[in-house]
Amino acid sequence: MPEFKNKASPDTIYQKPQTKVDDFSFNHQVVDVFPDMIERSVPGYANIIDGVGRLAAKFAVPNTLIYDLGCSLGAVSLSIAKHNRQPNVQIVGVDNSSAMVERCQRHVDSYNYESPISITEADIVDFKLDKSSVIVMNFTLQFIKPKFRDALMAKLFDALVPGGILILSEKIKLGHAEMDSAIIDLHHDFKRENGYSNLEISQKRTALENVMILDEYSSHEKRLLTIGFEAVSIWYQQFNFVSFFAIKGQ
Ligand code: GEK
Repeated sequence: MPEFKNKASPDTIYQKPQTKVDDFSFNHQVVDVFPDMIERSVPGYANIIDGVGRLAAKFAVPNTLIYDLGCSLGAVSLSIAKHNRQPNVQIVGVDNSSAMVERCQRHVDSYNYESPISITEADIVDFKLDKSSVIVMNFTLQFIKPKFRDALMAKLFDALVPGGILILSEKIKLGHAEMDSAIIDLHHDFKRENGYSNLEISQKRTALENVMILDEYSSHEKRLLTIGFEAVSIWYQQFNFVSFFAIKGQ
């Protein structure tokens, strides 16, 4: 299970009807319920967190950094720290929500893994990266404005050492109306089974409409190969939630 000590409060943000649903933002209200929100909303979340840690451990190289970009409360950073067996690997979590960063730092400090984890408040679009062996963006790229995505991915490629990997998890569009509609229904069933009402599902959808812009998997793959990654592969998928990784050639 993801490393969330002190089980968070239940997510009730969209339970009551709202006259105007504001754009979703990672503010204090969201931070308070975040572990509950993400576990009940993202199919396979716990498996992905664990798998990312295990995958990172296979590619971690001594004297490099491992980045967790859009780290929220540090679930990926903690999973990487738990699985890492290489010496002198420093994990760096980055998030531009001050509410998240404040809570995340306290949260990761309450663990005692050998690899140090530092948390930084910054916008990853203009954040400078140092030499790294693994970079993870777990459900973060979908919140970056599409016009910045190519340059951001190229910057991550440049920061990786040869043989390094980029792990991306994203909610995707399938690119076919009927298939998309079917898979979205399955996701909504998943949310209902996790206790969300139709009103909560539809208000959250409205809140995310302008904020979370999805690409098709083929666009992600094409972008990464065009930038220079040697190969890209999916390692986990449930419904329209996919985790994939790209390797930089030696
Ligand atoms: C997890 N990875 O638990 N710069 C930095 N951070 C950003 C930016 C940006 N430009 N835009 C959004 N974020 C986490 C889950 S959540 C996904 C990631 C979700 C941050 C934002 O503040 C939030 O914390 C995170 O990206 C996305 O595995 O809630 O669906």
